[in-house]
Amino acid sequence: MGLLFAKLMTVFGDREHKVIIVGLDNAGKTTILYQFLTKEAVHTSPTIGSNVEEIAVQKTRFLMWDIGGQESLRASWNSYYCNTEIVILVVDSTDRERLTLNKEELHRMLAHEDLQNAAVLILANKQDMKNSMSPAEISQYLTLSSITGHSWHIQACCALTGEGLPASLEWMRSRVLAN
Ligand code: G3D
Ligand code: MG
Repeated sequence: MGLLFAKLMTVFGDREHKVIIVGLDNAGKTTILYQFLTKEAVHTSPTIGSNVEEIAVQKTRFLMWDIGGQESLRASWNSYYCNTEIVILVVDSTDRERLTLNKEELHRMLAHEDLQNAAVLILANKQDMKNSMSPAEISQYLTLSSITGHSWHIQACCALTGEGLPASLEWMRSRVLAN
């Protein structure tokens, strides 16, 4: 029975793992979602509500929710937290002015009881821009080293070319397989 079950699992794959993509407006969340999906840059417009897509990495399936980041929508992020295994926080690496806001949103989110078991991936997006901050700088501003209760990782990326995204998916896959 165990063997049969294992075989069926390899045919049908594992269950879906819920991922939410959060971040301030204009960070690149929707561009990243569609780059994961199509490996092409797509034209985006500000997300009202949410976009949801399934992405499979080998046999691991992720259900990814891209949630609007405008101030009026941030208050409703917590309605998406339940059963989330991975939170992707997308940061615009050129937006120095809103780093403090990013830091507050990140730590507020991680304190939420529905995210106690979630891992967090910080994407330092827009690395193609000349004035972008490095992941090390962003890590310091967001005080990532103070996160002890969650597994976390920061990855440099460019949503327009897809650079850094395969490595992100690999990390996500390793996290859900470790559970
Ligand atoms: P959001 O969903 O987080 O609000 P979007 O952000 O995905 O809608 O992207 C916002 C703008 O940033 C878009 O530009 C998009 O093309 C751009 N963008 C996203 N990722 C990158 C990146 O890695 N590098 C650069 N240079 N630009 C990026 P527009 O001009 O359409 O508003
Ligand atoms: Mg969007």
